[in-house]
Amino acid sequence: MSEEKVTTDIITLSRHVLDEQRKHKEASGDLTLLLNAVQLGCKFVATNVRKARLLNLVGIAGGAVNVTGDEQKKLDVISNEIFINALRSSGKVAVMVSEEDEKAIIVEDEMKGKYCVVFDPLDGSSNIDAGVNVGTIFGIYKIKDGSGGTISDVLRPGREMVVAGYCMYGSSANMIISTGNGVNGYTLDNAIGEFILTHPNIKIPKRGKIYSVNEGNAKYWDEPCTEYFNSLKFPPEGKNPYSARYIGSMVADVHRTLLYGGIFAYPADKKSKNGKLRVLYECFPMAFLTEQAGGKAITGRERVLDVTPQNIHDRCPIFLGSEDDVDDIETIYKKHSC
Ligand code: P6P
Repeated sequence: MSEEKVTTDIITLSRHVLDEQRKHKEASGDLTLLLNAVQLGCKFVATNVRKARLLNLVGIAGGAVNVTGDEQKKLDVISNEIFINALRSSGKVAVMVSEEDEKAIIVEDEMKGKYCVVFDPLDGSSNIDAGVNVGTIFGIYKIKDGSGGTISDVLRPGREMVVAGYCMYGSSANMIISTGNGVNGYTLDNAIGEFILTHPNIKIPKRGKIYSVNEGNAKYWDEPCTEYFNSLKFPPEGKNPYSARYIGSMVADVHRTLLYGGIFAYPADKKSKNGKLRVLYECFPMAFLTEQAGGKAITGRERVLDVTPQNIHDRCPIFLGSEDDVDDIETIYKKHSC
């Protein structure tokens, strides 16, 4: 019987980020320590999502009363709390924006660092009870030179982010992250509690065969959007239609798009003039990752990463995925705007 080969030169996320940091002489290691706090949050959430499924005690409805009679908090609330506490105690963060908090969190001076973290602690949480993959999405800005850390440090175009990533909670926990030099994927090894490099240098196919959009909104789409998706469903003779895949959990839909190619979209429509997804902690991180993987992300009229949010919970339309597929949409929007 051949002996199973034991890997003893493990590339963990922490080691990989440190290696990356060493390439930048001025690196202080602050980003590495900050990402360790992000990892702690993701490990905590991964465990509790699994528990929630196993015990079905928490669920999204929350409010359940546990065995000691305490009000059981919703999973997204406790996920939010773990990230806020982990980020604050890292001493590397000045400003936090969470999908769960109406206002930005400005860290007290004695704990303030030089980074701003925008995050959705548990995106797609309404799907948990159905066992659908959910995830944490995050983006990181460095505070502007001379800034003491205020909300103006996060009301900036997404192209100024220094890190973007998500952690998808499914059969395993997969962290997909970019520090601006490509995209790498890591899988959580529960036995040693480390994210291990499993998907180095992710590159999205130049063109795909899958489209991912909520067709239930088709009645409200604008003309370019309708024309585009019809072109995928009813192609000219000799061309095959695209396949439709829509999970309704952004992390899961974007993860599949990054690996298989094609298009994911949450367009603006007559009901929602800016679409549904939030600029800072959904669209920007996913657009950053998509571009770093060789794809594109547009609102229909401009590059997503060039958008400047006016408020921390602003929304924007998004079409992201394979370069050639996004170019097709852009061409149709340009044709209609002439
Ligand atoms: P719809 C989940 O609630 C979410 O914020 C994203 O994860 C997902 O892509 C989108 O909303 C799904 O929205 O309107 O299609 O159910």
